[in-house]
Amino acid sequence: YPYQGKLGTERYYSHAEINQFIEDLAKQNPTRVEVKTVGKSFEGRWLKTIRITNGDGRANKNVILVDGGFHAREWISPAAVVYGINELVNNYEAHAQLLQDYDWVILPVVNADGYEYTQISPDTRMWRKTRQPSSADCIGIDPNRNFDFHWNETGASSDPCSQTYAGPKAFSEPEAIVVRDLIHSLADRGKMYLTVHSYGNYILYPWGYIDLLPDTWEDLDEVGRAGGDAIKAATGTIYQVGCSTQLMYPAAGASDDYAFNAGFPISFTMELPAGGDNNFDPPPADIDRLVKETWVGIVAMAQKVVEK
Ligand code: ING
Ligand code: ZN
Repeated sequence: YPYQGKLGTERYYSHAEINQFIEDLAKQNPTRVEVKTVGKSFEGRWLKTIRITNGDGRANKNVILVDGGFHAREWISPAAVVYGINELVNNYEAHAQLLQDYDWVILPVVNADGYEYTQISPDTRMWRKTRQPSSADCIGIDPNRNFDFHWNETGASSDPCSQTYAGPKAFSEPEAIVVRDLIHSLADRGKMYLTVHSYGNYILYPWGYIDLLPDTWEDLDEVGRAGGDAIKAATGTIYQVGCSTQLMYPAAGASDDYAFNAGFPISFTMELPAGGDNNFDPPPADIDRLVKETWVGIVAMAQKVVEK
């Protein structure tokens, strides 16, 4: 498929197409959009963020940081994030309130190598991890177990062949380092961190490393429920909102705990709905519905944050 200068919702896109798309948005909207190359994947792909503002030129606004594509096979994640980018840039009048005092910084595909690998053939479609060799026999580290906050303490594996291998050390993965550096560079202004995964219909908040609620869990719960309620009202889809350890499973070294600990007062892992035969594969005909529904939730959460 040749890239047409815009991205719709009729199919899934490659990492290169998504990079091209955000570069084009920056060229077309120089006062409101800035693309920055923030690092390189293990195999040498450029990781780029898009910063979206309302163009009023005010510096040092609050920030909402969003990423997608941590796990290679979770294709609906980059699709949803790209949809949100398009909304914030091309439908910005409708989102004036969300851009008034907030800039959005978005990294659409964290694990670019893995994402590309899943697109090569049906045999590689279910890849999850990065593509850095992890032992003589196995490849890949789970980027969402690679962060240096209670790293590898629970819900992660020291076996290089495991799907949840935490890595030989924390931040062994250049892709995780990129997210770490984004988090730290924005933490003083960061009001919400949102990392988009699939699947399971969850809006998860810390802690993931221990079965314990943060002191401010009520704020997290209130914002998360705003997202879940908005989605339910829009489409009927039910999301469960709660602490990751309690709703899913304990997992240390994930990015949401890291961002929360680094200073983002609101931090979520959003698990989008399953689809297709293997749950990670919503058919192209479902993309449009799913990404629009997801955006309703993200907008509601952002609105709640902005109002607070
Ligand atoms: N799920 C997340 C994972 O990395 C998660 C769930 C996130 C658990 C954060 C705990 C903390 O396993 C998927 N689908 O990747
Ligand atoms: Zn995931």
